[in-house]
Amino acid sequence: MDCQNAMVNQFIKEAAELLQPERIVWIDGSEQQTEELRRLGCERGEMIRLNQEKLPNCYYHRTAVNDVSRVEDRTFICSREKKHAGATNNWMEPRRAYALTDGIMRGRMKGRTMYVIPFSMGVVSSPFSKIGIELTDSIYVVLNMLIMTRCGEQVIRALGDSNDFVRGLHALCDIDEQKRYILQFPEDNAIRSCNSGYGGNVLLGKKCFALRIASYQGWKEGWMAEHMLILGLENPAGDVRYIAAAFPSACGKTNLAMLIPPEGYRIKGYRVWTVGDDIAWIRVGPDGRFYAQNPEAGFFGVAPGTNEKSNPNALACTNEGTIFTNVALKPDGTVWWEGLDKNPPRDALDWTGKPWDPDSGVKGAHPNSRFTAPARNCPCISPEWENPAGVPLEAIIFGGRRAKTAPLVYQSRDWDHGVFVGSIMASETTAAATGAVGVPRRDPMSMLPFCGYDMGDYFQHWLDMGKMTTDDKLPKIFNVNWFRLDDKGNFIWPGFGENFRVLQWIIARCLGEVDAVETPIGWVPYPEDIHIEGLDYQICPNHRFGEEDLRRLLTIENSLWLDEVADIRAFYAKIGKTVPAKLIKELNKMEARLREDAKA
Ligand code: OXD
Ligand code: MN
Repeated sequence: MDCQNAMVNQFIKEAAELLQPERIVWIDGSEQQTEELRRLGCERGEMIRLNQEKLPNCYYHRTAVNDVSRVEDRTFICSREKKHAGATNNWMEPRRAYALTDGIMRGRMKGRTMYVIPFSMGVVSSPFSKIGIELTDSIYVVLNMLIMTRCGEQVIRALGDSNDFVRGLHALCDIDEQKRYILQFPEDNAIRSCNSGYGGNVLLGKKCFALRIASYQGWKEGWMAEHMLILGLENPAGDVRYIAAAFPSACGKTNLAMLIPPEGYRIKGYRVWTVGDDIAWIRVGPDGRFYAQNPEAGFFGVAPGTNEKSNPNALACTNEGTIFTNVALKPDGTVWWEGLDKNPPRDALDWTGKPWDPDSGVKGAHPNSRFTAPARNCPCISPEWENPAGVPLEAIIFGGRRAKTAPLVYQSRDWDHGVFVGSIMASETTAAATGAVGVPRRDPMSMLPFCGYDMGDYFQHWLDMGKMTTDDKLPKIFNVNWFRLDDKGNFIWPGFGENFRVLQWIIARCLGEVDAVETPIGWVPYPEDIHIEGLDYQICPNHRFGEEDLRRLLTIENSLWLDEVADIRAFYAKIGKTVPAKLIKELNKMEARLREDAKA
């Protein structure tokens, strides 16, 4: 490929001097080259070709057993000054970080090929988009990037002679955990990743660029990179309204992005369109509204638990052109994971490649096993998902997993209060995770592991974004909680497709169609405004969901919220002095309202 950009060529030259690959191959995005790489990946044992009749163009990959997830403790923000990384990020001084990884990576591509992947996050040439060049010695990475991003020649053409590109360098090395580093250099537009082959650590366009580097870029340039799904809700008149939503992991983000409305709504003509399932880049448009674009071109979804009932759309995405990682492999060249169906295969290999006995108690698929599927495969992909102008946002939703504290849904009082609501986002730990049940783990805007700069400055950026337009044009901000439990530990709300009923209330609020009840924490629905007709859900064997349960879901308990206030104060103190005074004021105001309310 003919690249005239001197900065790109210099980056490649320097990387080649360091890593000393035998050859350098440019990824052009052509089907012919992709096919050749698939063949080579299989020949080298990096990939396994799956049953092409049942799963056309699908492939299988196993990571090393010590390399199955993102590694937050080995992820660093390498800003020049520690204070710019802030208290919630690991920090490494950039010169030290370069020297350390120079040492680890030197000569590590000897005898190997270094692939040059020019990729665009966002539709090529859209005003939202940003370009990156990833250098890697992994065919698996190349094939994943070809699904997850727009890659190839058109990207180099779009870049022209600009220096505005992210320099991503990835080397597999020995997959040595002790030498594994995921380094972001926000001031240099650079990323380095070594000793891992797991998606979140090595598909540099995703978390490293589209969130950590891009959040920093957005701060400097006046836009936002958020860990959010984007969906469109269509009513029977064909009117589509867009929502972006942030949730910590294990809260059903991909399921919400691909939600199928309850039957009663479906037959009336309601539907949900998916724009993105993980990341939203948000800018103020020419009309002063907030517009969001999904910078990715595929879904890197968690496989276990995905099934015909929980998310048929996600399942359909994986029928073609998909890479499966760390799932169980069946002898007929198809795949299986826990929760796919109730028939675990008897003669499969588990995710480590060993013969698997489903009765052994050992899992066939790793709990973080994944599918990498093209977004265009999705039956409910929005016709607007590649609109270069993005989609206009009506609402922003924050959410978490709370057993008692948060109601099913509430609306913030205004933008600044909404930023406060995002900043106090939390999910409770389950017994399996930590041994302590019900401990809220704060994850502001679900960006804790993904913010490329100081969290307090990030909150201030959110407040500043609210001043970039008039109040009437700002998206309204909400908080949801699908996970409230009754005293016996049963989920009171059914979740999944039924969450549509809550989305409907949210849109009705945005359009000024329904009133709400003012509470110390924000606006809560009148129970009759959450439509539950046709909702058939057994909370437990002798208790069917009814109006009383809905009422219960919408209550808030002052004492729990006062405990919450104390916990938030401690969390803000951890972030430090950069927490905007406005947010502390919001916290104080909420506390005062709670105390007032308790007296009444
Ligand atoms: C993801 C994550 O993989 O947030 O999307 O961890
Ligand atoms: Mn994510």
